[in-house]
Amino acid sequence: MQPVLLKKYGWQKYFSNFNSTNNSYSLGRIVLQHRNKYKLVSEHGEIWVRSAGNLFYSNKDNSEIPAIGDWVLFELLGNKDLGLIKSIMPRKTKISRKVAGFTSKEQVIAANIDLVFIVSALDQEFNLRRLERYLIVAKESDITPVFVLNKIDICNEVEEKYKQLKTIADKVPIIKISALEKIGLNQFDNFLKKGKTVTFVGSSGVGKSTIINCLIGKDVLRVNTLDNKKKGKHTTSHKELILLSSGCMVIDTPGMRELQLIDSKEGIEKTFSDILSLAENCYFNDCKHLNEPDCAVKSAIEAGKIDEKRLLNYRKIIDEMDGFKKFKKQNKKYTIKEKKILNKKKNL
Ligand SMILES: Nc1nc2c(ncn2[C@@H]2O[C@H](COP(=O)(O)OP(=O)(O)O)[C@@H](O)[C@H]2O)c(=O)[nH]1
Ligand SMILES: [Mg+2]
Ligand SMILES: [Zn+2]
Repeated sequence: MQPVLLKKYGWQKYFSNFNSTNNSYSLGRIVLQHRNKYKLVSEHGEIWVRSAGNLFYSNKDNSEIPAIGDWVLFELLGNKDLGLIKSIMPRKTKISRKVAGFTSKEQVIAANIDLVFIVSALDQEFNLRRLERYLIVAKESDITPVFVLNKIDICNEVEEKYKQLKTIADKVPIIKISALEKIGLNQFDNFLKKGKTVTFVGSSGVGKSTIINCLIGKDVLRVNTLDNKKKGKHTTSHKELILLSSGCMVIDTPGMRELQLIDSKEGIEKTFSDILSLAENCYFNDCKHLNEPDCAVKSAIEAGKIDEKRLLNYRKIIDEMDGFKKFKKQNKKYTIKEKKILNKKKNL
């Protein structure tokens, strides 16, 4: 056992509760994830491992596939610098999304995260509704969120955008920076604590890799430049956990164009707590805040206290959740034909 190394990579008491009694397995954390090949930091130093077949091919939920940041138990093979992942230790937290399409399958993007920076660029892509979704993902798993408004160098209405974000942020901190011009980067210091693991989420192109390079102090990650795009280079092909000089770990994840939510009741309730507490004063207990009389939510919108678009997004997400549960129940993929029939029924 190399407790010092493991502790450096975030080993906490929490995981000890689940430590294996099987002494033939070793302990490690995934610090690099290729398609189905992983690099671990382990009791035996750095080691390349694959996942035991049953973790991949059993009929279990996708979430049982090892992900970057996971603590795993593995078996050393032959020449001692190769191994096989045998099991994943229960995750303290995770950032997940639903696999695209008519399925309830979950994809774990990163595991055992303490804090997540939700990054938005101050350009045409700035979108509060998308940020609400990322907030749900963080809150669903009790990961501390922090908003990052990047590219202040190209925006001349920074304060206006900041105010807009404030309306959905509740107590979540917001920092305003330019990764390119290196403005405001010291604000990260408050959040990058030794032994903690942080990650960045946000659409492709908002500047996540540029920010992480600034934090590392070197251009380790490839940035999504137009030049790279023209050459058809895929900018983030793998996921990596990097130890910063502060002792904090940072994980870079590929951009997520579309963020479909898994079952996220708690995250939704926490993210839209303003709407939910208003709803307690609606006349009908099951008020949908559409056209019901005495609707406290509608009144708040009319009074300018809540943006109607926020309510619409809330409703859209609730609908999505209903759909998700249906998929889960049926526990099978819809064929295109079934999808057409389903849509037809909806339009009747
Ligand atoms: N103007 C400006 N451009 C930035 C800033 N940060 C990143 N970029 C540019 O945005 C593009 C995408 O950056 P990248 O870090 O690859 O974004 P990612 O896809 O979120 O990882 C690159 O061309 C960066 O140079 C910034 O603060 N200001
Ligand atoms: Mg990137
Ligand atoms: Zn109502």
